[in-house]
Amino acid sequence: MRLDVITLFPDYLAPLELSLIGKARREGLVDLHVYDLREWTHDRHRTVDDTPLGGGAGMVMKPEPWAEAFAAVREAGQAQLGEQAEPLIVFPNPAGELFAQATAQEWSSRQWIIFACGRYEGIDERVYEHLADAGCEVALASLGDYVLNGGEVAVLAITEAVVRLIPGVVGNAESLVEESHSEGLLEYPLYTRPARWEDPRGVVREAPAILLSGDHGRIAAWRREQAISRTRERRPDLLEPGHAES
Ligand code: 6GU
Repeated sequence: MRLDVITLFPDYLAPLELSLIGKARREGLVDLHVYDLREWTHDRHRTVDDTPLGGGAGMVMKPEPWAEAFAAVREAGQAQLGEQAEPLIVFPNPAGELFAQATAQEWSSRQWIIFACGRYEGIDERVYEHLADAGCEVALASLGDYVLNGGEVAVLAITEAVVRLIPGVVGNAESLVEESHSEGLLEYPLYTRPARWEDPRGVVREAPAILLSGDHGRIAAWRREQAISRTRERRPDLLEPGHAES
């Protein structure tokens, strides 16, 4: 998978070198390129923003550097992947559609994603119109109902969620099957040895006896009940009929 990130803060993406993603990169499963949007400015101050037309607080990202950046990155990607390759362009944006496990699953089979990190109040609307008119596939993705200063943290989160689903990245593929959100439920509670543990306050805490029974059918049924009751308590919204996974 080829991943391009266009940002004003390339250093913010340094964690992608580490851990799981770094391993996927070293093994050639992920090819990551990070670009500074200011490469596509032409004035002495490398200006990427201006005041909002119509007035209002804050600054708006100018359209020209973005249009040039997309053209250049698209060309670089097509030089590598072939002229017929087209990216999915993702704008992290609190006003976008909620990024969920189903989104991560879908995007994990993509050949090429370009992340465009906005800062300030947002990007000039005509950038989106231009990309849509040019036939590009565009997605606005939100991490949840709160506001961050820019898209960089969202790119870290989205990239980790997507890349770990690429076959071969997570060593044990089975560990992806039963985790939280894989079936629209939260994960059941986990226990390990010692089965009988005396906590620091002297309270003896036993793991549920059923987990020591060796009866895999009953264990699976117990875990499913636990997953459902935990979801009902913590995230009743996931159980509503309208919800994507239920
Ligand atoms: Cl994707 N971007 C920003 N700036 N804030 C957010 C977000 C994204 N998701 C939740 N809050």
